[in-house]
Amino acid sequence: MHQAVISGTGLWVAPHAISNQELVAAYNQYAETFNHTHADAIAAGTVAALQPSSVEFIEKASGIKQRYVVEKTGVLDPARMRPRLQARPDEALSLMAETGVAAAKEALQAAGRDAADIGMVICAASNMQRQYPAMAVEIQQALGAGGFAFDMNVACSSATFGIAQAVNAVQTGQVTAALVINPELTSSHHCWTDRDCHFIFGDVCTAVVVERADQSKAAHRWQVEGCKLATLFSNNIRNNAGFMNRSEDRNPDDRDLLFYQEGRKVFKDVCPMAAEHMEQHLQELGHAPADVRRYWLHQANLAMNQLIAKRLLGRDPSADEAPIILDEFANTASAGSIIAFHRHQADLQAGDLGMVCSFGAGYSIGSVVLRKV
Ligand code: CO8
Repeated sequence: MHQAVISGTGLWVAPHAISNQELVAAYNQYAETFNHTHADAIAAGTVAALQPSSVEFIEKASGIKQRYVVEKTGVLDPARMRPRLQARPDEALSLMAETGVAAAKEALQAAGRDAADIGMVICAASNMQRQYPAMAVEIQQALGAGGFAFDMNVACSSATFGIAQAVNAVQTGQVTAALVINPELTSSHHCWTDRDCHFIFGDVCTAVVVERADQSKAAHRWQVEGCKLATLFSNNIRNNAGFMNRSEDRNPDDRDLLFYQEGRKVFKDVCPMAAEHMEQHLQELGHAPADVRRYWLHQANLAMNQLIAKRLLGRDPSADEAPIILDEFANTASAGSIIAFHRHQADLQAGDLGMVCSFGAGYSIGSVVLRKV
């Protein structure tokens, strides 16, 4: 068995920021127009009036202050409330692949690798732009990477589950270097007209190079001590969009064809599950939670992260121990913990222990324990 390291990370940030103030103004305008248009039905009690959203609620309930998106005029247009995207011809690089290539190039540069050194490309994300050909194969070709490529989806845990597959492939000698890419273009499968969740998501893409430790030339290298994955079926986070919708004669605007959730239940179920999972993983590797210098946690909700870290450490974590990026990026599905890792790892010293952990739909939980080389 070979040792595997994470030797480079990359981040593509979507070009347009939307503040909570802008978002709430657009939503409230939408709600006012809806209530006006449906005034008779609302008065008759057959349609429920929409309540206004508020910046204060969003910041208190989630910790999110803004998000980045691929396109913002469509999202903020009360008559549209979704991004305005142009379909591209088959010959052009697709949008999702474009973001993947950008993040991957940065990760390759950090690792001191050329695309040709890569033997496996995994595109791991909550939603793919199309069914096939695989996004990963398009990215592989655009980069000039070798070997093989495939897509996988474990919702918010896609990145950690993808890293685990790359680590297995490197450890067993199937490949010497792999790229795991997480294009989370959430704005197109997010319901911007639902007050309960309209503030939650943002667009981003992350990338990670995993390679053989004895061949790595990177300045910052993290030895992978172990990966632990777990799933437990739940309907509390769901999106029913799929290739059978057409045959089911569904209305394409049905609410369940976009992200929906029981946020409170998710919070209550997932916090203890994630803390227990992480504690067990550390124990299996001979570590205690206090041995970990930094936790790079999934970024869905500030209180959730604080609660999980508190369960592990027995006290409130400092921003240095469990950095937060969701105030700037919002929830970016599987990319969140990787953004935290990308942004907050260069200052750690050789020998420091770190842990990446994601949790979300499925339910799914994935953790990766890393030691700075
Ligand atoms: N403005 C003002 N008031 C509001 C708003 C709003 N925008 N929204 C709700 N309220 C009101 C409610 O009506 C309710 O009022 P009342 O008490 O009178 O009934 C009150 O505020 C409280 O509402 P909630 O109970 O819903 O609020 P919470 O405190 O639970 O906060 C959260 C809601 C922030 C959603 C919280 O529950 C949470 O973060 N939960 C965790 C969810 C989570 O982690 N989910 C993971 C999803 S990500 C994932 O797995 C990947 C999926 C794939 C990606 C999809 C990309 C699109």
